Amino acid sequence: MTLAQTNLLAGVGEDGRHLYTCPLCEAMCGLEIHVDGGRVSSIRGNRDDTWSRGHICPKGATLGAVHEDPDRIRRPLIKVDGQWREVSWDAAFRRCTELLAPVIERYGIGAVTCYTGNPLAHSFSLGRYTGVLLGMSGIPLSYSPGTVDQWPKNLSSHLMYGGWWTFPVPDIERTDLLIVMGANPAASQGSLLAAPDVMGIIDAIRKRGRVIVVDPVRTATAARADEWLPITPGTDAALLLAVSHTLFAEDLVDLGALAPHIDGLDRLRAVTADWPPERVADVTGIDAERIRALARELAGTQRAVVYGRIGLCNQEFGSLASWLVDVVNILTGHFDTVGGAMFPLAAAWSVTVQPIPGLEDGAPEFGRFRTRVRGAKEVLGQVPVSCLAEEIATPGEGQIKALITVAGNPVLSTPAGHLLDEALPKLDAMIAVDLWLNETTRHADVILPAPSPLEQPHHDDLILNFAINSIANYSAPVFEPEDPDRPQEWEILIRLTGLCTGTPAEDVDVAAIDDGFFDYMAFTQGLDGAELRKHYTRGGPERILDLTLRTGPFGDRYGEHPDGLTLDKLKAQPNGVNFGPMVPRIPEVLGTADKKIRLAPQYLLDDVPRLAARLNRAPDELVLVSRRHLRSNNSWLHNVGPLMKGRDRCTLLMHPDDAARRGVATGDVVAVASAGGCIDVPVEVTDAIKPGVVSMPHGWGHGKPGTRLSVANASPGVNTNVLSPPTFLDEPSGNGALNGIPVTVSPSTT
Ligand SMILES: Nc1nc2c(c(=O)[nH]1)N[C@H]1C(S)=C(S)[C@@H](COP(=O)(O)OP(=O)(O)OC[C@H]3O[C@@H](n4cnc5c(=O)[nH]c(N)nc54)[C@H](O)[C@@H]3O)O[C@H]1N2
Ligand SMILES: Nc1nc2c(c(=O)[nH]1)N[C@H]1C(S)=C(S)[C@@H](COP(=O)(O)OP(=O)(O)OC[C@H]3O[C@@H](n4cnc5c(=O)[nH]c(N)nc54)[C@H](O)[C@@H]3O)O[C@H]1N2
Ligand code: SF4
Ligand SMILES: [Mo]
Repeated sequence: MTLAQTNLLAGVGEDGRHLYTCPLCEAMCGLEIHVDGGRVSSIRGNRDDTWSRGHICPKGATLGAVHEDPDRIRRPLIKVDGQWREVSWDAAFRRCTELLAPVIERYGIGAVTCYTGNPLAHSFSLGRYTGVLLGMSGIPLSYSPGTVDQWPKNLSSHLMYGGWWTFPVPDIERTDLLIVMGANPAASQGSLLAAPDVMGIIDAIRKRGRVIVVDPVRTATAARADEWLPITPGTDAALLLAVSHTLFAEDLVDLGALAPHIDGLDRLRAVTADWPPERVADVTGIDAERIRALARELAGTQRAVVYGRIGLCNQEFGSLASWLVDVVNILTGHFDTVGGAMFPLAAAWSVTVQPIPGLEDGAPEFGRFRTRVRGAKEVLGQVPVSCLAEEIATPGEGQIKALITVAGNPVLSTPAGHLLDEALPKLDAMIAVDLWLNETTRHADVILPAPSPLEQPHHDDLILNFAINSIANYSAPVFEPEDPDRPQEWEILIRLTGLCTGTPAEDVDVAAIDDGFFDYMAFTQGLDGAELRKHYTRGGPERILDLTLRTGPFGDRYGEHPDGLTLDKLKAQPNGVNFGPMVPRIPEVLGTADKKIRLAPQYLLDDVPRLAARLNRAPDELVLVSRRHLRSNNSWLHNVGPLMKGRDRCTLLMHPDDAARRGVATGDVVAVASAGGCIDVPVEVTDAIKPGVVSMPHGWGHGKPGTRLSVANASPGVNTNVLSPPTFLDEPSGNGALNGIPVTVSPSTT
């Protein structure tokens, strides 16, 4: 784009053409948004975007509908005698103080916790400032969907590379053989793998090589692949141990240039010796010969990579599976090399990549504390999110009395969310920062509304660490805030942080805390924050972004590299800048004390006997797995009319043989029962699923009284997480096992 074209862009709040990066998922699509008469008239992919080149999905196209949703909360709400009342921001913050201060005074800050949800990872403001709330409020233990998502990956990366967010990402643009395990990018658009038009890239791999999908479901991704290997849920670690066994047994291990940086090869060889393919064929459902061939194929292809995602994390052996994906990539020489798994180089660094205090050198000292009720052990500072309900509901010393939720809907999204639904009314105080009055926020005493995405600037943060190119792209807001008094979310978080440390929320010196945070961020780069602050007239996330860009790998380091990147320079490039594909980063990227990769961490080896015991378990009658849909986003976006068109998506997929055995057909309502509970759901019979497995989407179960979601409530679906037993976990990480849940299915009697 030329400068003249840039000038054709409309300013904030003006009619005309805006360029804006979609904040909804990891694909980070550059959008072209037309505003006419103050309303979004069209949204399409921006072909000139240096990253996404015009890609868009149906969700991005509805950001205008999200903005205009009449149900969206626009003014703060406080609950008075059970009724919601709209109030000023000042009054809302005063109410937060009235509610929270007495709890802290009476029970201490240990009685306060927060739940910070998934959208914060994509938010300009929250992504950069959640660390303030979690790090400076004094709240000792917080909860997040991290422990129903990527905790096993955080754990294996912490143990292997000495960095809990140091994730290897498959270099899909340049690989010739891609093995996808437990991911469905056709729906999710990539996860811990940020790629523009991920399915287009996968189609291109097929043209030059091969794509294999290992999944109990023949997903849209599997249907587009060269081969679908239907696997028994929860057995991927066994499969990968057998692949590793074959690599050793057939002398196919080739570490390449990585050899001097690897520690633990012999230990790994000894462990895999007991795992020949024949031992795992029955339990995985994959032929021993096919497993051997897989190992040979990987070893024999110069550019090949295994990619594992949520189906490998959210399962009983999530840590072993997450670790072994990396092991196989390393053993076959497809690690830190072009076309293999590589470590992205983020143009702007993220505070999340800082080591966890007390665990800096990768020492596997977990269980530093245990939860009060269940005795669950801490891992990397968190405990299973399913503990939250019991910590609120169980009286006694240390009981949780106050909860702050930020961008989360745990009543639908977390295991046994129905128990949380019952527990939340027991709180003395609940404050929610959200956009809707939904299944979780209906229990709050105060709701502090977030701005709509189009009212905020955007530049990703954490997600850049998963991106296959090093990119930067700043978007100005499309609209001015509808409410001129409205604080941005980072200010809300700072006020709540101050409140937790004893200052009334309305009196918190936002600028002082913001300066302190900036100084800390600068300090981590060996710079003097007070000095640097002289460069700026304003604080907030733009100042943090400028710091992280300028001290990042392509930055100007405040004048040291005059040609380097600054936020101002980036703002002059509305199509973003793209510094190209991933580059080798070992050993520089390693945070281990000896700068080596720990190939066989003892903490993980200790879990192998649990997997061995699994081999002898009698097969379950049926097991339940989860699925996503392109037009959903976990539990939200169900209130966006255009995304809800088409047939009911909240169905139970079941193989024809299993359906016939139970006398049920498509459309019949069945009762699904697990150790956690029972739900009624319509069945959808399909051969696109392995016999013995059934699949449900999560994030449904709307229609609760007191919610304001007119579209979602008209097609509520049911909450599959009623079936997720809170104690069904991946033990080393404490991550919820939301896949592979034993269930029974019978025709519904209600
Ligand atoms: N059975 C099953 N359950 C699962 C999963 C599964 O695969 N199977 N997946 C799990 C995973 S991976 C995740 S990440 C979790 C997700 O769980 P959560 O992180 O709790 O996410 P959501 O349920 O989507 O709720 C997001 C909330 O954020 C609000 N929101 C959206 N944008 C913003 C914003 O900019 N600011 C603020 N303040 N609020 C915003 C929405 O209104 C909504 O209330 O679900 C988990 N649950
Ligand atoms: N449209 C849309 N996009 C999203 C989201 C969304 O809700 N909707 N959510 C976002 C979030 S929070 C996340 S974390 C990512 C997740 O992104 P992905 O990891 O791609 O998640 P899914 O699409 O749920 O695909 C998981 C697959 O794992 C399979 N699976 C289940 N159990 C097993 C098992 O034991 N072994 C194997 N091999 N496979 C198994 C399931 O059948 C499913 O096909 O998506 C993100 N993107
Ligand atoms: S794939 Fe869809 S939701 Fe994801 S960034 Fe692109 S437009 Fe947004
Ligand atoms: Mo997630």
